[in-house]
Amino acid sequence: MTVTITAFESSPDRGRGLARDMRVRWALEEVGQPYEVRLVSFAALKKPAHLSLHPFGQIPTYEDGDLALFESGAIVLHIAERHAGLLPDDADARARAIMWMFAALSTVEPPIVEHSMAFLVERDKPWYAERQPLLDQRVRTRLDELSRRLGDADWLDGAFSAGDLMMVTVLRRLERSGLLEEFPNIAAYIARGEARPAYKRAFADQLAVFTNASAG
Ligand SMILES: N[C@@H](CCC(=O)N[C@@H](CS)C(=O)NCC(=O)O)C(=O)O
Repeated sequence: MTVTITAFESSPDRGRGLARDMRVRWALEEVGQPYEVRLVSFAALKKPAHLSLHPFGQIPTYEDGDLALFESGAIVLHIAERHAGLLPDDADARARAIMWMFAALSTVEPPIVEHSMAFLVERDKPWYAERQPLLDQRVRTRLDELSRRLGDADWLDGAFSAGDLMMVTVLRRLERSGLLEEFPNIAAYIARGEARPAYKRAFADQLAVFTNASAG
């Protein structure tokens, strides 16, 4: 049975790999699982066919036979649990890798999303100039804490895991914020993730969607 995921037909990031299908693509590449991608327009996201898969009308989704999933964290965890390569065998180390997935999604991602969404939708508003330093500071606090924990390690807890995969994809959203430059070990951590062959394949595939759409 072929795995099928959904991604934007026309990604607002113009192929920078910031949409959340990227983490699912990367996970599938890490474990060597082939997959197909169904591209969805913004209009189709909110139509019944897609809503039956994803109640919030978003990407990514994941279908494998009778199983249909939404939420990138649940999808990556499912992939990591069913294939070797993204979670350690040792039960405690496995629990910690999953902990880092949750940390990425529920502690680090929210201030980063708020920061980037404010830039996208509020930067022409009168309050933005006053609000932006607060948003910067919230992100900086998390980066500072993460930077201290990471120290000079390659990955968050021993070998590369789904926790790192999730954290790197979350942090990449800051690539044009100027904030990562303040934390060289985090910038190097992201670069290590991006240097992985599986990441590069996933990135090239999502970029091809944008390039093909632009050429067409
Ligand atoms: N918590 C969800 C968030 C999904 C999400 O925000 N997807 C975005 C793309 S990265 C989307 O589909 N946005 C279009 C919309 O919400 O209408 C996840 O991690 O899968």
